[in-house]
Amino acid sequence: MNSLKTLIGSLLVLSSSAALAASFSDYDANQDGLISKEEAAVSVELSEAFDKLDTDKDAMLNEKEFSEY
Ligand SMILES: [Ca+2]
Ligand SMILES: [Ca+2]
Repeated sequence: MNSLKTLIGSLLVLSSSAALAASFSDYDANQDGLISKEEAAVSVELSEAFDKLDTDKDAMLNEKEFSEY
């Protein structure tokens, strides 16, 4: 019974964190301080916004560019 409660608890945590807006570090999978197109691909919305957000056109989003998202 305890393990079932733990499982349900984990599912609730997962679903609630997915509902929150992801932050820069959530997208920056390799933690290099930049979001590549591959990293942005986890979000359809971010992928679509990528080219508009990438104001210096280096095909990466830095934290300043992402802050406009
Ligand atoms: Ca990265
Ligand atoms: Ca950029």
